[in-house]
Amino acid sequence: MRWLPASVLSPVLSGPLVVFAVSLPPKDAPLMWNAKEDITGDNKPEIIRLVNLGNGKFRLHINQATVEGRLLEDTEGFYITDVNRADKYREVVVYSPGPSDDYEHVLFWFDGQRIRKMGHLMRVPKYLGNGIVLVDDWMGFWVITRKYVLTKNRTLIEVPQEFYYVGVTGKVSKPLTLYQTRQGKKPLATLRVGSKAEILLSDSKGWYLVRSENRLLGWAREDAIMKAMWSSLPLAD
Ligand SMILES: [Ca+2]
Ligand SMILES: [Ca+2]
Repeated sequence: MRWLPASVLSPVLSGPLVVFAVSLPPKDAPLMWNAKEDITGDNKPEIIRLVNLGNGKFRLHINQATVEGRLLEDTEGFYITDVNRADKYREVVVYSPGPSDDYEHVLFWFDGQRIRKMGHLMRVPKYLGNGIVLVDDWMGFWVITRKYVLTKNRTLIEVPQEFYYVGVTGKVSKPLTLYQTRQGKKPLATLRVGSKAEILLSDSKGWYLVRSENRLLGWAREDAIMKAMWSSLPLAD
């Protein structure tokens, strides 16, 4: 199953197949191996250099400091971003597309003496510039959006959501039973073939809240949804 970024999902949905095109990292942040830029806010540029050590390993130099790390596959360079425009630092992100569109991003900051790791993001991050990073990930037929925030000690931590928005509507091609609760014991309704169903949210543990054409809300498991609705869901190959 291939990853499909949210930003390109809606315009290219055509039946069950989704065309996949992506440019990463963001166009305003080109990939580099060397840079001379001020990332500490003192108007003196830092000398930044990335070395690919093979087997996914890399070494990042910023002035006299170095740090080593490992990705799933070799890095293709770093880019510079600004996680929070209200502080004086900018961040160096070591990037690899990964073996199957994993899009790894390892974030570092430099305090003037040492390079410190801030976080490791997979797939498609959106840097809002206010300390919040939204990360989109493809979940088979929908896009999950996770939120990360910059803490006081400058690491990125995830802010979990109880439920994740799905927002995918499809057609039922085999009867689909919805349950009253996520125990899956008491049926609520069985959606008839040919009717529309809107998958509203996921508990990220395999259960989805589904709205029937008749405005009933009930729970279904992912495998049941896939069986009953697969031909109308935006599946990737
Ligand atoms: Ca500087
Ligand atoms: Ca900043």
